[in-house]
Amino acid sequence: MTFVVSNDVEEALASGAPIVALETAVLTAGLPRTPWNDSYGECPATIDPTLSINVALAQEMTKLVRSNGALPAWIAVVDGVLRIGLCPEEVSSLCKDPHAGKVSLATFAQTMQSKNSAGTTVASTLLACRLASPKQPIRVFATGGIGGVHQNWSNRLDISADLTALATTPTCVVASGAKSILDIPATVEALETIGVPVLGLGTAQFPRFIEKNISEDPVIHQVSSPLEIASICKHHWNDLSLHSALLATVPAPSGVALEQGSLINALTKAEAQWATLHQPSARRTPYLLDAMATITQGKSLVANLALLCNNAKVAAKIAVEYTSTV
Ligand code: PSU
Ligand code: MN
Repeated sequence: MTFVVSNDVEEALASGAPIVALETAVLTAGLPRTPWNDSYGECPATIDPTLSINVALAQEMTKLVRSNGALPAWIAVVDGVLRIGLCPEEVSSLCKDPHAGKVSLATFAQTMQSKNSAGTTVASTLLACRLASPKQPIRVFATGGIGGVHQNWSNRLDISADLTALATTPTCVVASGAKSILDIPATVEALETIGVPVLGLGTAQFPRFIEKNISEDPVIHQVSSPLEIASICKHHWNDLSLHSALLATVPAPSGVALEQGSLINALTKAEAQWATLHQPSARRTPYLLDAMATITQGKSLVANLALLCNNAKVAAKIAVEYTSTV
């Protein structure tokens, strides 16, 4: 069995009901797997402090997609099988699986072969959106930030397979820009090269993930509503027969975004702390995430969680508009 579509996702696909795909690499590799810690400051009201942060976030995103009128489709590889639509218990066990890392296009086949479990990146979640139904793929997908072109790309050509998948999958990806460590102007140029429209909901600048924009940030096409995004998607796919993704960017909700530069300072401090510990490299990302949350007094984590929840909500609204205007 190569992939399994859950009954509720299959029914929604068949009837043309709104669906929002949700990636799981953010749960397995992008957030602390521990409950809220007092050193992060006050716990956001929407996050259950008795649960691990990744489990609590998944619950909240599920709730927000549903309350905004769409069906959440969590995507992951479980014991080597691509699963399109996980139930809440399955999402929680993936969040707790200490061996589950992230899987992208280049590592997908080997993960299946070794029957491992892994969270799907934007690239492999987009693959799932396409596989779910060849005629009518899952049209909307919510995440935090996409992968893109890394800093220093002219010396080391490190470009995320997320861009490859965006170039070839007709799904609208809702994100607050790209991961903060990337070369943002180069990533925006690459999106144009591969023919992916970049829209900004209420913004004319490519959002800087958990940080506030600076005046030099790339200019993008501003839109005013989920309906406008859905209409542009229709022109792109139906009128022009294009098969690439659209990137609908949404700035982090007001009040949570960090001052420009605070993140790089926190990361430099966290890297310096890590260097003194001499621990296995597999522990590096969780260590850095936790240290950055502590150094920013929880602000990096609060912003990350808030934008993920907001993007889930916006994605559900786009999915509702898209299905009602097709
Ligand atoms: N943005 C984050 N944290 C993450 C990711 C994005 O702030 O963990 C994940 C997403 O799943 C994205 C992936 O698709 O990283 C890109 O990874 P890579 O650069 O290895 O392709
Ligand atoms: Mn890479």
